[in-house]
Amino acid sequence: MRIGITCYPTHGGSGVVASELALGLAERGHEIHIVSYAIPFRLSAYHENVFIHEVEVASYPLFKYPPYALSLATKLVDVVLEYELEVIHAHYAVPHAASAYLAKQIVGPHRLKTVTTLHGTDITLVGADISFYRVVQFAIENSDGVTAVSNYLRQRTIDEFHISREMRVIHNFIDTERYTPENKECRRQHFAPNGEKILMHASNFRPVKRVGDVVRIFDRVRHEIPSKLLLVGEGPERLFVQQLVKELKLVEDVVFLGELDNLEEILNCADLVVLPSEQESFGLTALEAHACSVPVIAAAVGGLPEVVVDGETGFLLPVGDIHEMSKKALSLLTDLELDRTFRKCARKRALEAFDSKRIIPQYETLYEDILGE
Ligand code: GMT
Repeated sequence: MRIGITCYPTHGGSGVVASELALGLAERGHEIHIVSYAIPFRLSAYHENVFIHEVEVASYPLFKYPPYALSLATKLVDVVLEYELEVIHAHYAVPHAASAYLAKQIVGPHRLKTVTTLHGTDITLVGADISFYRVVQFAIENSDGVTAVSNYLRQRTIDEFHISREMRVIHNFIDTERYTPENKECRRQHFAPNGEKILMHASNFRPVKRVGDVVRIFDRVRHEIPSKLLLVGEGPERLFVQQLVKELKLVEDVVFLGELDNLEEILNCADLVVLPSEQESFGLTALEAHACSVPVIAAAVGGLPEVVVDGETGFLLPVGDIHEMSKKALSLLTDLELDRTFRKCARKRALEAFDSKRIIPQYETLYEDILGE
């Protein structure tokens, strides 16, 4: 098939999923065209069957807010016509689903199908904002196929947007050959030269991630056992988190690594990943951790219980309960037998439920179904 994928190119989860899907589909012989305002970071190298098209947004003194959604729709039309694309797959509803809908109307509804994958904040935060609500609702209703990355998100979409159309749940997936505990690039010695335990957190440092909780949990853990905290990512809360690290006198033991492309190498150093988010439609980081055999302490919210099995691959606790989260973290970090069992279960969970080889064909089936309609 010839498929266009439009997504955010940044380090957010939806861009990662869209890029990995592009690579997986290209490996299966499909021709993939990525349309975005920059090259998604996982696609910067050359990949057979993957073509990148950057959207340019014209500036003009009248434009206080340059109309990206229109430039994207225009680019989608150009690419659809030039490469005879059959499907446009929009990742993250705002504004991609609306731009894809517009492109479809322009080229003629009979010659293009659209799929929208809902990722999380496009429904729970941004999309539900009154300034986007009706367009997001319309775009969901009028996509040829709609998927949500968890059962939770599907239900949330039904509740928030009163959607009655079919929406498939296609969970996020992981390349279990790349994300593997056997990765030899581990830099454990570098981060924990005296055999300290290593806790890790990766996110876009938005308030919804509660990175402050990660630091407070680490503070409690470090009072009990020698440990280090690796923080991966960038975002609006970074300065606040740095300040908190200073206030709690943790500077020596907390490393800010910034945005990283090769999370699997760092995950292989970690004993535990902490994800205490306020909201999480899926929690890709938890899956990445599990694929590398790393247990996760997370908040019992959104789609996280569909990824982390409480008491088997990690622990799920109420949002903000840093006391219990630190206690559970300590139990895993100090009980070797428990840790070994959880590590094994975590990898098994990633392999059995979320391996890209099992999930990507579900997207292929969806494309075939809507093209056959
Ligand atoms: O808010 C983010 O973390 C970014 C956002 C995105 O779309 O880039 O992530 C959402 O999509 C990810 C991939 O499907 C999910 O793993 C995240 O759970 C989800 N984030 C939230 O729901 C807060």
